[in-house]
Amino acid sequence: MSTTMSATARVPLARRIALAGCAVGALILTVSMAHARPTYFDAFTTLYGIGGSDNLNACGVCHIKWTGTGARNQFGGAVEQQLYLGKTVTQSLLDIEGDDSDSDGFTNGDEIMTYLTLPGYSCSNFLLANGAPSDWHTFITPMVASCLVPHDIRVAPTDLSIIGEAGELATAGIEIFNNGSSVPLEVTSYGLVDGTDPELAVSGPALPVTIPINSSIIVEIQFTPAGFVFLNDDFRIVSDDPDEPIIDVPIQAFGVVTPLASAENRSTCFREIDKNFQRFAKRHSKEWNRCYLDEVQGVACDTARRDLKIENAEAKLRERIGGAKDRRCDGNNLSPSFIGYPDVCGGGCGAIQTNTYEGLVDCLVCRQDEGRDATLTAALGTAPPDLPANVIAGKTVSCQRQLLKQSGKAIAKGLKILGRCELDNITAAVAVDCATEHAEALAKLKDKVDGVIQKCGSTTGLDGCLFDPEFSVGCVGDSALSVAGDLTDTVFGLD
Ligand SMILES: [Ca+2]
Ligand SMILES: [Ca+2]
Ligand SMILES: [Ca+2]
Repeated sequence: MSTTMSATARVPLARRIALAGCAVGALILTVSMAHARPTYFDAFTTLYGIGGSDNLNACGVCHIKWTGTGARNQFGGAVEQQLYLGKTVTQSLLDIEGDDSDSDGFTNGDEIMTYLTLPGYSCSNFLLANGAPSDWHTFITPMVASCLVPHDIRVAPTDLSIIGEAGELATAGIEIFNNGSSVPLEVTSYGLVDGTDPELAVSGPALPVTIPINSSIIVEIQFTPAGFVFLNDDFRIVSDDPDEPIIDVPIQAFGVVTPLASAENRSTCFREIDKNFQRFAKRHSKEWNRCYLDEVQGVACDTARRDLKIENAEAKLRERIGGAKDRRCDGNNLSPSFIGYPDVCGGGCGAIQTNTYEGLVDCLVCRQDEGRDATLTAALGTAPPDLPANVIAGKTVSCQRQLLKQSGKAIAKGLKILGRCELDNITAAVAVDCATEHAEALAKLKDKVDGVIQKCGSTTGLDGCLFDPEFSVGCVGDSALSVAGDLTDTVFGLD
């Protein structure tokens, strides 16, 4: 076969007409995807004129994963073998057109150019495709309408490992599919074959259960290890599938015990985190409140000064927690997991990993930003990145100032009260619920915030939750307490 043949010459006539109709779209696609798509994929789609919603316009033509990367299927593997010989991608594709990589009786060339079926799968291995669209079973082998049999079960995963922390519940799902093309599947029973261990349990739909075509059910495996343990069991599914009436899914369950530093050492470290975070939080909220009080009066805030002060405060926090001046946490060889801190941050900061002190401080800073946003929204009506649309003057200014000031005070005092209580909890024989334990003191803080509005000379032009019909009278105080509670939970890793 000539290697100088142009790309368009290889495309069947019907395909060429279709291409002409979407040439503009194809051009835009090429420009925007040029960086995201590897050269292999470009070479393949260019050579065969594949694009748009074509079944073969997918990385899954070569890869097990439909979206690409990782292991290759039989066709992708055959291309790879050619590449090892030093050929270009295009030449590699051309040289295996006459082969039948998936052994379904049709050459790769015929599958790709004539039938638009997958050259890497036959009806005996098509279930290997991972993440394929739901109709992928219709373009596996030429002239086979579907590789699915009329009445069939499929289970994923086919084996299962669960790791659980001692004393905590770990769960994993097993999905049972009706993999048939025309008959409902009846599952008559499921459960653990050696179901005598109290640490493993199963939860799922009541039996018997009928699964319609194209549907599935999920059964949850629950593992609550008492301590360090390793369990083996089989999850057995009995159904009316004609050739697989019994399917066993092997289960391996590992119970682990994460070592924890002594209560005394943890308490010393958390005291340090708590103390330094409170300092940072105070400075941070003071600067932002001052800035927004300026803005709402139509005066541009000195953002450079604000940012510098906050940067300095943050640098001090980092120096003392995980940094050069850390003596109680990192400096005492206590990693975040060793003090019982969770692996990820809470609230809207869940993308932050907290298995290092750097990450832990990132988390505190991110949560403090969240607290600032909540406070400004409640007390003033606008939070970063927006600037206030309203303008206030005269007596309203002192009212706004008091609202912000008292909110800030309530948060700072709330952090103090709750922090002291959570510190005691670390070494106490029985931990208390700190919000309940100190409900009276916290209520006083809230009252002080909520009392501000009564004493206002004027509220003309004020914005914030008090003026939003969806909120109630005490909303600014509520917000302050909830910020204090959330931040305390973050400081002590209770999210
Ligand atoms: Ca084939
Ligand atoms: Ca095929
Ligand atoms: Ca079957």
